[in-house]
Amino acid sequence: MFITFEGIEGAGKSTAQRLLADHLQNKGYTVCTTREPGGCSLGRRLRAVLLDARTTGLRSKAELFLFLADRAQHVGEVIRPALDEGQIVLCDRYVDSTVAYQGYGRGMDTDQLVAVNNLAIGGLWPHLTLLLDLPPEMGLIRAGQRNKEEGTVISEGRFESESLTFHTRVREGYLERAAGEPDRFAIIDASCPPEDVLLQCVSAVEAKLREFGRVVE
Ligand code: T5A
Repeated sequence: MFITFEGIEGAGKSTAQRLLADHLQNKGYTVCTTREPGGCSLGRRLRAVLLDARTTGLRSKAELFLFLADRAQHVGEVIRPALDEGQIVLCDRYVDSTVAYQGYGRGMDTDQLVAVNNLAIGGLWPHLTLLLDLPPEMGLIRAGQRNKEEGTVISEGRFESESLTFHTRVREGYLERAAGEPDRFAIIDASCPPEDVLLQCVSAVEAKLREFGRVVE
């Protein structure tokens, strides 16, 4: 089963991914945790370019194709092989990030973005997308503090430095996509403590596992 985490900066995706992976592994599932950009070796090099605040003047189309290159390689090298082995794949960001950031954030045509993404992923859409939702003001504070603590304000700060209106558009884009695909998306209230975020994720994942006849009690 293929599960993705989505949401604005600092929503708590990486934290929820880690907690959910532990929970599922304790139940006996084999789990592959990965992320975009940077879930494969090519992707790690692309990530350094894409997230570094010193990467200036990058055209929106060039940015798009770098994310797509990362995704195409990542699907082929990591995600499909793990799914073929029957693992549960937990991926931090995927196609919906491109539609939300490059589409709603940068203003690119969202239908075109879905079409080029479909080419990159070869039709491999997630079974479930956990959308961690919270106000951008809150997410940006969390992400800013984390980057300061980890010393990544410059090396990973290019998107965090976008305006609040950009991040508000991204959030609205995510919510619109979730409204359009209610079977795939579960909206998680990410403003509460990590343990409560985990409980909401577990309930959405168990419902999906049940649908697939893969629930372990
Ligand atoms: N992007 C990406 C695009 O524009 N297009 C694309 O196609 C793709 C794939 C990736 C950037 O690239 C853009 C979007 C992004 O701007 P990234 O650094 O990989 O950047 O983004 P993430 O790793 O997803 O990091 P985020 O900044 O979004 O943060 P997370 O993972 O949502 O949050 P997390 O778990 O690191 O938590 C942040 C801080 O908050 C705390 C944590 O301890 C941490 O300090 N925290 C909580 N505090 C209180 N309550 C909770 N529930 C908390 N959960 C976490």
